[in-house]
Amino acid sequence: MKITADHIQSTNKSREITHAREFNFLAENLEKRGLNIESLIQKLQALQIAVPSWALGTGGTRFGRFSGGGEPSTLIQKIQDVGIIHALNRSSDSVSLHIPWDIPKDYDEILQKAAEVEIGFDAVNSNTFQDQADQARSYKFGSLANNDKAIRELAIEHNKEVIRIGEKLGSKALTVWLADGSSFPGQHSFRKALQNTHESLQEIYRELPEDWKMLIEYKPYEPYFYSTVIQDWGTSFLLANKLGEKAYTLVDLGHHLPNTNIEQIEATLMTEGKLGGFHFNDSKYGDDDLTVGSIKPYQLFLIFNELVAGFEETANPSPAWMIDASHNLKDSLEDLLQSMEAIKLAYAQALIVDQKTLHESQTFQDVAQAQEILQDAFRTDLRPLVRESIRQSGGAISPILSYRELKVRENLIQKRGTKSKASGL
Ligand code: LRH
Ligand code: MN
Repeated sequence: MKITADHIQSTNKSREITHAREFNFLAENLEKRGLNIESLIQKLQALQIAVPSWALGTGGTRFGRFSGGGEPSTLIQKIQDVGIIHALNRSSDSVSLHIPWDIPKDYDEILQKAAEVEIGFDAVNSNTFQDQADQARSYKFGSLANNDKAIRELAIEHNKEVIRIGEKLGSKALTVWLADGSSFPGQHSFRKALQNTHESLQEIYRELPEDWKMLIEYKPYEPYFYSTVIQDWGTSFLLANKLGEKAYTLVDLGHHLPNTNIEQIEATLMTEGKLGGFHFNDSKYGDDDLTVGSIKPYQLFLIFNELVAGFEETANPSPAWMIDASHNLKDSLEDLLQSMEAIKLAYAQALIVDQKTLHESQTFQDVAQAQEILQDAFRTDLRPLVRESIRQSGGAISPILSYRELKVRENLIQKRGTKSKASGL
């Protein structure tokens, strides 16, 4: 289903008057604070978040998977679904592919279909955490970290193949998440596994085109439950530093032990110019891959507050913005629309933080005032500003209501049936 400008206009009509009133009231309030509405809107419109190709169907857990119907079962259908999201919220102009779940058969056709819905290709993800049917050797006991040189070479070759695929699609980054680790003390040598991983990543790094980045994603546990080779930001940062200037650390919000201060990790990485990208999601306990901002919206705001300040005060390049979530209960497209709105809202809140007075509060140890400044921004309802930024770029004032009023899911089920299944998690 292709969403047209007429679709957007017809569904916006009933909301225009209320929205205009709410936006004008807010704009007046923000201008009184000395904020420039146009620049806020431009910054919000410029924030484009990549959609993970593996999150366009119904995810599952080891305990079960409940299909929602109308799922994309081909790469072209996935691209069309990202096109639906982008048409509604004008905030998702690219897809992040996972190889081999999304290997293009006909590159010209894929590029043409993507252009038809105005989306491009963000970072490509390698996968050495599953064995492919025809695979000569298994990744059961690891891939780039494996003691067996032949298995390491297999995994290195796969990553090189992923880069070649990405190059044909115009992607500019390789995301490496390694499941490699151990589930029992004594199972493997921590030092040997790290050395193997470093040497393997060096071979892959040598294959990176000049204008590409390598994003090294860390995770404390799962699928192994005693140790993970790249377990935390420090290990990823260490490897990125050893590899070179094209290597960075990727922060998946769900890849932290409970109560970890993620915004401090981000600030440290930005200080070193090594914050390469994000996988946005939310979680209560583990790597739950829930809707962004659905559990800890204040943490998400603090993460964006550090980003806004960091962009002003460090040389860290603009990171890759991606969602990494898994949808077990909600319509996957509605879930992604909610995640996008939460990200835009947190960014808008961070953009109105009075950074100058915050610095003064920090200088004069006025702790209460510092908190007042942050919470004032967090408690300001900026939804009309986010909606206006989307409306001005030709999107829906309420993407999720337009999605429902246009009966998109019903249309997809009619076309694809209730049994179609998307490759991915
Ligand atoms: C690992 C991870 C990684 C992806 C996978 C789908 O938990 O976050 O980013 O490869 O999810
Ligand atoms: Mn991730």
